[in-house]
Amino acid sequence: MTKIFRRTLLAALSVAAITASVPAAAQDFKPRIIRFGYGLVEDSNAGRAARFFGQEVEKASGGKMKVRAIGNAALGSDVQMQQALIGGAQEMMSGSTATLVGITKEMALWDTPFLFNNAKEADVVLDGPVGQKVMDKLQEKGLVGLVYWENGFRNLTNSKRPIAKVEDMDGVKLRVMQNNVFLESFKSLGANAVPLPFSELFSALETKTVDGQENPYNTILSSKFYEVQKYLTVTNHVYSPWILLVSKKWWDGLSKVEQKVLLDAAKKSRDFERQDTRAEAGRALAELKQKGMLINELSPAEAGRMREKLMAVHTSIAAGVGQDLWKETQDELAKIRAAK
Ligand code: TK8
Repeated sequence: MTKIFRRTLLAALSVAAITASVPAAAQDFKPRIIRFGYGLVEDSNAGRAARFFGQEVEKASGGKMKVRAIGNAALGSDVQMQQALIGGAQEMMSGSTATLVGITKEMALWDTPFLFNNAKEADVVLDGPVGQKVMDKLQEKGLVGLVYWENGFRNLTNSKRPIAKVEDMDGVKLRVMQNNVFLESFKSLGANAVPLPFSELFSALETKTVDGQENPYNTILSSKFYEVQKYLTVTNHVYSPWILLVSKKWWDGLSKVEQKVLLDAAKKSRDFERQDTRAEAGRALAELKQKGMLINELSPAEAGRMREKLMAVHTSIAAGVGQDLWKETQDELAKIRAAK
């Protein structure tokens, strides 16, 4: 073997070695721009998780898939974005499951007041067979659900008066998410419930079009509701998930490898988001107090009365989502509670 031949052979081998070290899946990626919308400001738990998701997708696709995370409902409210996904005009979003009830009635399960006693229960049920079943129902409507993020336990704020008992809700104009469960729940407490998209909420509070709203501490803080709301009542009346959605029209055109990249990154973003949200929620109440909000807790007796009124809507939720799904959820919760 001549020297020159040997060198050429080595060079050829090293090219082969490089080629082999590139993931075999490289040819499965096409350059893609993913418009990912969400409703909160960029400096929020939703914003941080959206950016984290984007980084994971870019990393795993060798930069072929790029996520443009766009907050502040700049791509539209939750409902508008869902329609854009269904039509194929937008690729991805994260938003409240509550606004999906009009599309998939089973989603109302997550609006059940006091369904979960703590975040651990929510994780187990949402990530388990019940959560998957509800998510899979979206497919026939043109949406693919990937994972649930934590929005969190919701609490009441308003600009009128401290809510110390159910009767204090009388006549309070309260913005609720756009579905019948929320409407019915707050009407049963005596509030004047008004459904509004989140994207219109701050200005509605500012102009006193509504007196109050309910959302997790994180959102009350990141959306600066403390600037237009004086009173915060700790109610933890329902646990809200967010859901990561993909346009099915667009999803069906992806390779299996691309789909897997999105799903894996979504799962990582879920773990990141829940941890981040819980850490922030732990300090948010003190921050809201510092910003000037007056915070009160209900006495155990009054909390019990409010709970009782809200529990009354369970019957109609069970009918709405179907008795089988309702029972399956209750059975799973009983199992989780018994395992302690
Ligand atoms: C943001 C909403 C928000 C939700 C609401 O787009 O509407 O109150 O809690 O997080 O999805």
